[in-house]
Amino acid sequence: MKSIKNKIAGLAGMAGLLLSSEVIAKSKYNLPEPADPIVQQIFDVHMVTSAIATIIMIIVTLIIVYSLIVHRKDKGYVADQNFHKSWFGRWAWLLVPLIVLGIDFSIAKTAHKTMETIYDEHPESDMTVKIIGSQWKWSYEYMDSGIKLTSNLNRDLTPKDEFYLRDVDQPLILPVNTKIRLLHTTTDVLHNWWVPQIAYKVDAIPGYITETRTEILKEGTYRGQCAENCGTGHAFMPIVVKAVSKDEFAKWQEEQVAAAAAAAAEASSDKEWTMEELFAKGKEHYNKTCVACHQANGEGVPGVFPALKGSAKATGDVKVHIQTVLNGVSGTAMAAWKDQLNDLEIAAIITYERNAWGNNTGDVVQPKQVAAER
Ligand code: HEC
Ligand SMILES: [Cu+2]
Repeated sequence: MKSIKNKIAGLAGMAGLLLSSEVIAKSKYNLPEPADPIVQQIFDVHMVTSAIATIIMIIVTLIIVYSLIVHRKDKGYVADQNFHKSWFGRWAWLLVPLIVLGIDFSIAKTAHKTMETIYDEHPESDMTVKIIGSQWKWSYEYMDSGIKLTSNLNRDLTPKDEFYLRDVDQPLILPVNTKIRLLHTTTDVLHNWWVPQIAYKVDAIPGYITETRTEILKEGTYRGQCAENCGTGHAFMPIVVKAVSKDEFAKWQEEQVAAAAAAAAEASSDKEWTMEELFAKGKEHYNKTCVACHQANGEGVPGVFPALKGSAKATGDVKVHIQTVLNGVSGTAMAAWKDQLNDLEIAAIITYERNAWGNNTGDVVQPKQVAAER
């Protein structure tokens, strides 16, 4: 009898040691390592809760095993017929829930502090990034510098490596040790920008702006994905955040602002573009922006996304084609691109569509033709 009790005590002690050790916190089976103060708090609540749950599980399992062994019928054990009349029998129904409630409250105390931090209505911030989800890509707007980025699934990952379907063509670049406000919204359905190591998550809701924040403590690459089932391409909107030093970020920001100014100047210039120039540019943009639905071979996905190869619109009246791309087709997945692409980009894409995949119309569409249709 005594030896079993000793063994149980020994086992419980060992479990306690294991739980308190760093081993579990760093295990690859645990949540990813936090790199933001609020995420760290959430992680700590998770660790406390898991530890308590594990200890309770061990105690209950031990009681069951003990009862199975010691209270066996073949040992002649007879159930206590007067248990409910004993002191413990009378009060257990009150004491046990009290203990459970006590444990719940002790968790709730830390959890509540974390919730208060998350729902702080006036958090400090040094910069703001607006994150826009759409089927199926992410757009980022740096509210302070005006930089806009579009981040698509990187589709040419060959051979399939560890980041297959988790890589993007353009990561979100953020500085470390900076308080960043993240605004979330979407152009179509619910999405959810989820990068567990650096930020807690809230839904992005069409017509609303929701808010989270981050303060990345360590340089590096952080990965995530959309966490709202947003349609057939839901699995194809991964997120990559590259956290760089403040200096590196300032330099990058300067370059981006200059590049955006140059691109805007180029798009609004009166230059007559040649077929070769537009075709090459168009191919590049098409493969970034349109390929997810209409496919690289222009054949679309039968029954879902129409083929542009041989399509009446992509080979017919140029004006109708331009209008379709500018304004989209309402009520379908075909978005309006007028706010996302400039005249030159749209002119190039349309020139490409009208001459690729055997659509040999020979049409060259200039940026000013697009401007005229806006
Ligand atoms: C999210 C999926 C999606 C993306 C991305 C997309 N399209 Fe579409 N596109 C559609 C759908 C769906 C239709 C069919 C709309 C309809 O029912 O008329 C369509 C129709 C079209 C048509 C008319 C084809 C026809 O024969 O009716 C053109 C042209 C077109 N898209 C061009 C583009 C261009 C250019 C881009 C990139 C800038 C693009 N699309 C990106 C989904 C998409
Ligand atoms: Cu999504």
